[in-house]
Amino acid sequence: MSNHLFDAIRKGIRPEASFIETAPGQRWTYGDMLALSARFAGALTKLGVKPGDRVAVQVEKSPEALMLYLACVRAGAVYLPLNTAYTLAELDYFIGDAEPRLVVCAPGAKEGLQSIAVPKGAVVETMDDNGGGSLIDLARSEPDSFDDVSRGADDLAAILYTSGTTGRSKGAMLSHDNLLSNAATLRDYWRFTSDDKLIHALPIFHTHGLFVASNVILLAGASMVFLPKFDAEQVLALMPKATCMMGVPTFYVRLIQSSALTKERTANMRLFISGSAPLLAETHRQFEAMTGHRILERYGMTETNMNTSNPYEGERVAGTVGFPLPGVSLRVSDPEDGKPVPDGETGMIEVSGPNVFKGYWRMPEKTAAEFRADGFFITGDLGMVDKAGYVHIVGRGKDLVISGGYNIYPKEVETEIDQLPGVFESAVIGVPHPDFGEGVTAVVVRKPGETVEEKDILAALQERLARYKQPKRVIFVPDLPRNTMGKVQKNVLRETYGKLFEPVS
Ligand code: MCA
Ligand code: AMP
Repeated sequence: MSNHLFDAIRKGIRPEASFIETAPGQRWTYGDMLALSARFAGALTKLGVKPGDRVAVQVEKSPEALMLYLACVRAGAVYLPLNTAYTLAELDYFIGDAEPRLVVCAPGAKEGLQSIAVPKGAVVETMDDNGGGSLIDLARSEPDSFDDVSRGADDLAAILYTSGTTGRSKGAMLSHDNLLSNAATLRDYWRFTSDDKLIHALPIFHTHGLFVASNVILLAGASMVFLPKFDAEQVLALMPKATCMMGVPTFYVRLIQSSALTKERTANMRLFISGSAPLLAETHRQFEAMTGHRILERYGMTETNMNTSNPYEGERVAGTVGFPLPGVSLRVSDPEDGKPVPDGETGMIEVSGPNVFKGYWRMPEKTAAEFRADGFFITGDLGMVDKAGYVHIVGRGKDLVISGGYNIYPKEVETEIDQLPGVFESAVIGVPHPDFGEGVTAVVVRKPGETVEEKDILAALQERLARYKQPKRVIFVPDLPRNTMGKVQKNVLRETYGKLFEPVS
């Protein structure tokens, strides 16, 4: 039997080689990975998870949580990671839409999750970030070998919810080959080998930390230091023993504020990679001045995995996302009619290749609307290709805010705010933020005679929206600016409030 993704991971494994270390000094070898993922796969099977069933997971980051992802791959299940910041109101939608067979959550969240998941036909098990929980107990009595379920290249390995280009959160369906082909390309493009040790400080419920970081390490037989979250001083302390790091721009913004970031401190590091949001050219330059390293910026999406990357050798140009990866075709088209625009002109970025997802879960019309007839996926990002072939992202055609690498879909926040007492209407925008890149900002119009205040709105959103989606500021205005068609001019709002988060000097 063959399992497209896991067979590739298995190939070349040295069981005694280190796979994961934690800061307190615990260590999991590749042999441990094989045994533990087998035990979890056995437990999933006992719980009735069949090939193709979804397994929704909302747990804190831990080596065991990563083994659970691998167990799903081995058991032929579809892994569905969920941001730990999601509220029950948000989870209700994901679980209703994905209809998982099994939900795995933190022990403290079990009761709440049972109330929404059990009526929808799911079983709920728990896992904490310290090797405990009911799923771990079940796995303990399972054998440490497992007959991997046969899965082909096009079978689903994961569904990741994303705001996509329009509308409500949609489940991006990613196949075994979407994940494998992209990870193999990145391993080779970025020269990962078994000698590498990655500082892994990203969450593992999104493409960046889960697939880009973890799958690349697995395919290279390399190792990683697994940190529960990003802490600049801790990361700096680890650098002399590591070789590379992947991060969102906020990581780099925070690192350059530390006087401990020096050439000596980073002497053992061979590669710093940035993605998920635009890295300011200024951050790139400052990082180079302090360390001598040029950050390698790449560009991707949940739906497409990674599309472009600056070169490993050759010029890493600040403010660009480099070249289309081998096997990925990228073109820039007129957003209206889809006709290609000449190099140097701005248009909609479209991509195709083995990296591009299989469509949105149970949304054939939405899927069809995002693809051109010849199979290119319309990213919603505006860009241009310069004379040397470097891709520049110059804006977003989609109404999206990216804060610290997390995507926020303004419509979702506006819908929540518009329902609140005293609110007539709202517009949510992202404005430059020194730490998060963009800060979520709500511009609100009160109903006549109403006195609703910023604190009332923020308090009401606590239970409704994940913390990172909640506005950092709420501003009240008598009216929203509109064009002649009646559409809210968010560009005007972004300009008006562009300096909102600038430090007052
Ligand atoms: C935390 N907060 C945030 C964010 N993170 N608010 C806005 N945006 C955020 N990203 C809230 C916290 O709840 C807290 O609220 C306050 O802001 C300050 O928290 P702080 O301790 O400073 O935050 P942190 O815990 O240090 O987290 C910041 C972070 C983290 C390290 C940048 O957000 C992070 O790890 N981001 C990575 C996201 C990621 O992996 N994206 C990849 C998506 P309060 O104190 O008021 O309670 S995949 C993707 O985009 C594609 C495929 C791609 O190309 O990679
Ligand atoms: P997600 O929906 O979380 O997969 O986020 C994907 C979006 O993040 C892309 O469509 C881009 O808008 C943005 N993105 C990812 N990497 C970069 C980058 N290096 N520069 C600019 N934007 C980026």
